[in-house]
Amino acid sequence: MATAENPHLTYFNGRGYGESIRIILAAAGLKFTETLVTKKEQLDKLRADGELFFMQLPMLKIDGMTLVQTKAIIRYIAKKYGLDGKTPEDKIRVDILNEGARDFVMDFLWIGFVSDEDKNMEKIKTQILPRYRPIYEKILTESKSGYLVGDDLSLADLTLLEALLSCEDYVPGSLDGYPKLQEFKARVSSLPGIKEFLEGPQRKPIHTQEYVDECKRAWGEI
Ligand SMILES: N[C@@H](CCC(=O)N[C@@H](CS)C(=O)NCC(=O)O)C(=O)O
Repeated sequence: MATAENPHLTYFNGRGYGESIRIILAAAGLKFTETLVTKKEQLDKLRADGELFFMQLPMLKIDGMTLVQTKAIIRYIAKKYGLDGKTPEDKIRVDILNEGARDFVMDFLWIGFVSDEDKNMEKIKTQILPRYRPIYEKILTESKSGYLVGDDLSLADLTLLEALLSCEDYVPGSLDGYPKLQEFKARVSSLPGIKEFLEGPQRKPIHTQEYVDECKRAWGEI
């Protein structure tokens, strides 16, 4: 149940789109509860009950609202908890660097789900990594605070963290030669709230075939 203190996330039992919501909730210091959808009947019921506006997950119950659309959800939390930048200039920069980091992480989120897995991994290695690693390495090299924007942690940092964790998990060694990215990943991973989350039971493992099949069965694809 969602309470004022405890938002409630409904998503599948894996990282996917839900993980960015879990990470920002953790960074905001919000303890959250979860419903993990592992069966088609659960998803069918959520849809039949009218809970899912676009028939998709994730869904977050927070502050008396039922929210869908991942990016809208993480922006709401960012705004409410001061993770969206201080000045208008910082806010747009957080927005831009967050969107860039989402483009960075997106193909990782579909690992295991795409029909041509080799092609997806090839795209990650030949297009995604070469494009995004140097950009964020440069920004961090120029940053005085160690954060992407201004002096404080923001949504852009959290999405970058998610991307960097995916790099390490799915393409080991892919951050070699990027010292700022490595340092950033280690430092942001150990911030209060984030550290507990990453080391705790709500952090989901990399996508396994079992997880992918579970989702596909819930979607009625297999
Ligand atoms: N734009 C939505 C997309 C959500 C989405 O694609 N959810 C997938 C799971 S990751 C889903 O529910 N798929 C089932 C379906 O589309 O029927 C968001 O960002 O939240």
